[in-house]
Formats: sequence, structure tokens, C-alpha cells
Amino acid sequence: MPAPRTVLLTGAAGGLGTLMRELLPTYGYELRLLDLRPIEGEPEAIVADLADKAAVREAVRGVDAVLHLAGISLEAPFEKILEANIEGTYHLYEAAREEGVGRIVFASSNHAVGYAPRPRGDAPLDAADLIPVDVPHRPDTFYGLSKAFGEDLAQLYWDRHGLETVSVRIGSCFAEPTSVRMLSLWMSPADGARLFHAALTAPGVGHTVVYGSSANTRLWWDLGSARALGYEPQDDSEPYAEKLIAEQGELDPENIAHAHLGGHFVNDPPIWPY
Ligand code: NAI
Ligand code: 15L
Repeated sequence: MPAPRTVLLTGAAGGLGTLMRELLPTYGYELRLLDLRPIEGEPEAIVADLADKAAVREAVRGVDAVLHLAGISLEAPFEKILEANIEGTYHLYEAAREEGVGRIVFASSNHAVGYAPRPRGDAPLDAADLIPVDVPHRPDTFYGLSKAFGEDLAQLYWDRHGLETVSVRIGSCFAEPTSVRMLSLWMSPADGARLFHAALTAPGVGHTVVYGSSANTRLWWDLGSARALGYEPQDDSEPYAEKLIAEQGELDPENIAHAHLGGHFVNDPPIWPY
């Protein structure tokens, strides 16, 4: 596949979408934007719901690749997750197949494997103790289940239709880490752009699953498959560690939210904004 130039960015109005709208053009991409919500200052952005198959098909027409960020990004009632994340992602894959788009980069999440126990031991962990990328799906929420579905859908569309995907199990991509758990999962926005760029351009990815984070000293997972795409993370959350640990304390192994990769998403019942 030749390196993509035009990329459809779904979820362009969201937190990560806003960061990527700023950072990805520096890699030479021309972005076509789509979101349920209008974007201030972007009159050409497509305002559409992933539920609208015809609109999604029109949105993918003529692009080289898709960076699929749109969807509900936290836990929600199953019916809402079903429509936005499961059916919506299916509509996107069908549209991409019909329009001959060669590659999708899918925003999966750590919550697809959120019940994986977090590794113990002093940082930095030995490579053998890191959570491997082929750990079985262990979703911690309906939200995590939708990300596990998205990864499996990507595998199906690769095996059956030759549509390539990199599924990025993003940790926590925000300007700064805000919790002790995030010291392990943080992906700086600049590293996020580096990783998405690698995922968009690496040759012959088939369906590849990677973890998405910076090169944190307190890393819990294996970045090997991301590095194999050419991703070279430049950032580390460690400069934030002293302050966050002084404010919040060390992780408590007796607390189930601290004992699993998914953090507070494993609490039952979760408290969510939807
Ligand atoms: P966000 O909630 O800020 O943005 C999601 C965007 O998707 C919103 O602008 C929303 O309007 C749009 N959207 C929702 N349903 C839609 C629909 N049916 N049709 C069209 N657009 C729709 O989320 P954020 O943080 O920007 O995350 C982006 C993606 O990355 C999400 O898929 C999220 O699950 C995933 N992710 C993000 C992480 C992070 O640290 N920010 C961590 C792991 C995964
Ligand atoms: C996610 O999947 C969410 O979309 C994001 O808002 C964060 O909560 C992140 O996971 C996390 O685990 O920190």
C-alpha cells in the first residue's frame, strides 16, 4: 500500500480528535473530518452519525485510510454502546470495503483487556513480566467489549476482504497523566501522533494489535508490536510521578481497581456520565 495522504478522521471533535487535528497535518496528511458534533472553525467537517450508513459511505469515498476515533469513549448502557461503537464500527468497515479503502487505524482501548491483572514488581519491569499483546480479551465493561468486538471485526475484514487494520489499545492519551495508574498507561499526544503515523504507513500490517503508550518507566505492557511498526516513543511519564504519588499514594494491591489494567473501569457498579 502506498503511504496514505488523505485520511478520514472520525471523532474529530473529541479530545483525541482535537489533538490529532493539530498534530497529524505536520506529518503531511490531508485530513477529512467527521463527527456527530460540528467543529468550531471547521465548516467543511462532515457532521454525521455512524448510524447513517449512506453518510459514512460518502465520507470514506476517495480517502487512502481512516483513523477511527469516533464512538462512546467510556462505559454506557449496552444499547448506546451497541449503536455507536458496535454497529457504527461495522458501518465504517462495510463502507471502507465497498469503497476500496486499504487501511483503518482503530482506536481500541486498554479496556478490551481491562481485567488482565496488572504486573507487580519494581519499575522498570523485566520484559518477561510485561502484559503481552496476545493476552486474551478480558473486557471490563460493555465499552471494553465493544473494543474487543472492533478488534475481531478488523481481523475478519483482513482475513476475508484484505482490508488492513492496526488496532491501537490506547492507554490514557491526555496532555498530562492525572493519576498514579496513568503513570503506567500514559501516551503523550506527541507520541500518539507518532504511533498513529507509524500505524498508517507501516507496510504489510494485515491486522496488527499494538498497545498505545509512551515509553514510560512504569510501563505495564509490551510495546514490541508497536515498535515493530516503526514507532519510536519519545516521552515518559516519570517526571509526573513524585507529585502524583505524593497526592494520591502508591497503588494498593488490595483495591481491585488498582489490581487490574482497567483501573476504576473494573468497579461495579461503575458511575458514568451517560
Ligand atoms: P471523546 O469522547 O472525547 O471523543 C469521541 C468523539 O466521537 C466525540 O467527539 C463524539 O461526538 C464522537 N462520536 C460519538 N458517537 C458518535 C457517532 N455515533 N457518530 C459520529 N461520531 C460520534 O473520546 P476521546 O478521548 O477523544 O477518544 C477517542 C477514541 O479513542 C474513542 O474511540 C475512545 O474509545 C478511544 N480511546 C481513547 C483513550 C484516551 O485516552 N483518550 C483511551 C483508549 C481509547
Ligand atoms: C479509555 O478507553 C477512555 O476512552 C479514556 O477516557 C480513559 O478513561 C482511558 O481509557 C483510561 O483507561 O485511562
